[in-house]
Amino acid sequence: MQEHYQAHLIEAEIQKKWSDSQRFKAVVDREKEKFYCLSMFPYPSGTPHMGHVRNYTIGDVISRYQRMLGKNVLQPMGWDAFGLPAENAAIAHRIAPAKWTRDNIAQMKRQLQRLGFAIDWSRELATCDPEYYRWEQWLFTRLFRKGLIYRKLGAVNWDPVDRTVLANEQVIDGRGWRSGAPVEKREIPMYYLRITAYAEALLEALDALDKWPERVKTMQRNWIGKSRGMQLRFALAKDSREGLDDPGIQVYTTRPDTLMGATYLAVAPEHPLAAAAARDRPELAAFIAECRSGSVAEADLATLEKKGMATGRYARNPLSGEKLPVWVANYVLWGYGDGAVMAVPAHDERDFAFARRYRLPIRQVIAVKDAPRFDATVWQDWYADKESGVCIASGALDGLPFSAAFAKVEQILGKRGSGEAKTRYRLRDWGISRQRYWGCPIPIIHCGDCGAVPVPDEQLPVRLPEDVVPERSGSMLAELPAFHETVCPRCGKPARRETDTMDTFVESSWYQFRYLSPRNHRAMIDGEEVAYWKNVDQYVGGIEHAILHLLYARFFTKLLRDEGLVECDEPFERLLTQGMVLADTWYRTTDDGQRKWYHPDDVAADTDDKGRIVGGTLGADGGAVRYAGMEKMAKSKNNGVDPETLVAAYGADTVRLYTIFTAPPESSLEWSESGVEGAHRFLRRLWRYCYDFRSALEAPGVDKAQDETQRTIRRAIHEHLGSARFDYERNQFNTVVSAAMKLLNTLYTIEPGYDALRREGMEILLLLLFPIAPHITEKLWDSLGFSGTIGEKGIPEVDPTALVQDELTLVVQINGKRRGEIRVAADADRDRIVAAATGEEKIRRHIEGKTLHRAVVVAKKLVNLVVA
Ligand code: ANZ
Ligand code: ZN
Repeated sequence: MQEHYQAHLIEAEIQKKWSDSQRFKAVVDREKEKFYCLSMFPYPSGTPHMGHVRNYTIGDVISRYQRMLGKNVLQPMGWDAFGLPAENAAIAHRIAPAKWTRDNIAQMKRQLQRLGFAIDWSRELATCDPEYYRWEQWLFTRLFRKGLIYRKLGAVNWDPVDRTVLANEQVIDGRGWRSGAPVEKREIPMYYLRITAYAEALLEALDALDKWPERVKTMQRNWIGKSRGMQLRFALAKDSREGLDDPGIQVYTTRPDTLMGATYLAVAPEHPLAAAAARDRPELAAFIAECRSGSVAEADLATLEKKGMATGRYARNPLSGEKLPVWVANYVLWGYGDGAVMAVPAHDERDFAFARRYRLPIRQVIAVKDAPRFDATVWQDWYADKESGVCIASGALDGLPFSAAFAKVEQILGKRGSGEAKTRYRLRDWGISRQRYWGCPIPIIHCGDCGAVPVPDEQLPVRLPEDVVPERSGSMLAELPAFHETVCPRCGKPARRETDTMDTFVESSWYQFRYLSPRNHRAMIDGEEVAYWKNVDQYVGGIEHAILHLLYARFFTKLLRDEGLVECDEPFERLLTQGMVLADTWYRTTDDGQRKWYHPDDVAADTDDKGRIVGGTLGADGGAVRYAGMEKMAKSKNNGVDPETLVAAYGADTVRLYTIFTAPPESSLEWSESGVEGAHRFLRRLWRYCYDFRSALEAPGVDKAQDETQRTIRRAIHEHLGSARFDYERNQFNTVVSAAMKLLNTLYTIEPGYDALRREGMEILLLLLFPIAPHITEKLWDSLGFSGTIGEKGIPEVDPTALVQDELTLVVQINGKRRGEIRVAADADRDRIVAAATGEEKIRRHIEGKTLHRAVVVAKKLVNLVVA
């Protein structure tokens, strides 16, 4: 055995051993319970960042732990390989996106492998491989025939810089999430996945996901946004119907109880009524055109300055017959509901703001008991309170609370045919067309006679030409006749291939099932493999995917189920969302007012007497830099730590141990170099212990007779084991490491002559640490001659007899003040405890000559003597 811990030698040796023996290859074994552990696959940007390291270390700890529990564990890895950065790199460096991506994959794979993850690399896949996307196209054609994918013209967010359509969630504050350019609105034909057909199923199934964080489920619920309301019909006044087929306006409202408070109607700029009214009103036409630029994302609409214009048309309140003006307003969404709202300024905050701006009437129709006075000049939150309000100034509805008023309106308007109850979802169909090159081609052929024809199975995959270097952003396929010139599969006439590609979220919606049979040429998902592995038992990934990726993956699982390809309803049984990795940020403000960021390594921090950072000095010039707090590690803040450098400096086990120990998996991790050193010191100390006691550990003699010290130490060892196991089960790995550290301290207290105890303790410690620091523990295991292969052995059980306490230490208080301690038998009764306390030398001095009034015994903790 080497005297010193040499991480690099050990790690290379152990990793070779793993790969030579194909240790992590997962094979169907019906005798064994399966465990499918999956971490979100990375985009192959070229270099892993600390977020990846954290994500995959957590997944690896879980995988290895489950293996130790005797389960047949599958942990695969792959590459989310399509997407914009490859195109941008292609333009910047004149390199084909395919080559750029594959080079990055090779490099990133090497770096990840250096961390020693227990991955079955034989199942590796990349979504840009034709063998992968072929099946996506295959599924597309089926969903298209079923009508679950359809084509329609849609208003989309157009990013003028990236020249692509953005999903709503890719628009941040009205700007493209990657380019930062203000987005415009455009109408183009697009393919949509009918996720709305599954809205209720996706919502309902959330309740059964009891191993998902509540927070994530809430986000999904809100995104699906189910509401119960009424569909109302406002008839247009006789003189307001010109140029319209429909003499009424449909609106959807969740607050029919406020109907008598409606003071105007508002329609979206795209609404037919807006167009009809604009015909003889140029200023209205100009306003509508203005609304068309700008984002369609809801988040932006919420913060948008509310603008509108009257149409000069009127409609009648279906309940009262009152004549209400119809406005065009930019805050009404065309894609949502009917693109029209009944505006109730007194009880809806957006309508309130709008009414104030355009001096429209604000009429209170809901009163809340004990609420402050209604004041039409300032919005107060209680105005929107639907639970505790009752109707006022509403005729037949007066005095009714929400649900009774709802029922009444439903009853009256139902009879008149002008309203009915309706459930709606905010969720909208998923537009999957992208005008991009580096993506999965949409398998459709457009024929002048036959229309949109799905590509037949035998012509799949529709291969993306890979040897091309895009010269500018946007859809290149449209400029490649060799790609898009084809013949119609139905009639044989010349036809044009679709040149849009799919949203990359499509690839990541079903990869969890392709891992089960990544090389299967006959089927998308192998029946036998999926019958065994089923769905993912544990999924690990970032909270930033809490809504879309997880919702889409859940949606695809239901699509695949309905295609008969899988049996499960949900893809991920248990979900862990790991926290972010943060680091200090330092900057100087440049002359042009920009912030220039300095890497924490180049700055010496100045702290105050409480250890808080107050400022810093830049090593390079000795000048001051300002502190901007801990932020997510990012290139833009120049505060990233390169995992490869770290591994080179300390070894993989240190990096793994550090990321696990520093914070619970779901909390953010505040980076500190000294923390890494601390983790490394612990591993060196572990090694040193094994080296120093190697002969005792390798060939333990027979221990001396059991005595009190021996029992105390053994109890401590098993207590640490118990708490570590408990924490493993609840994915609280940082405290597993604390327990291991305490355990090592305990082992240091063992005196010579107790070899068997030492060996038992070391065996437990190595096994507990193995999932977290697998190389050093396996090496020590082998060197010290423990039997079998570590990690294939079970995790040790707590020995209940070791936990029995024969004696306890109790604190003795006099009138609530601590005065001493006593040792008593663990099963001593009250009288014996009080007798022991009053008999104790130090205590006796304090109570001499006084009267004992009362004694309070708190089991296993203390005894308080009340004296006077
Ligand atoms: C009258 C009303 C009074 C409303 C009130 C709210 C409060 P959810 O829960 O999101 O479904 N709405 C309907 N269609 C809209 C559209 N296309 N663009 C913008 N807003 C629209 O919300 C439904 C509510 O959102 C509806 O109820 C409607 O405003 C508005 F005190 O009608 B409400
Ligand atoms: Zn045809």
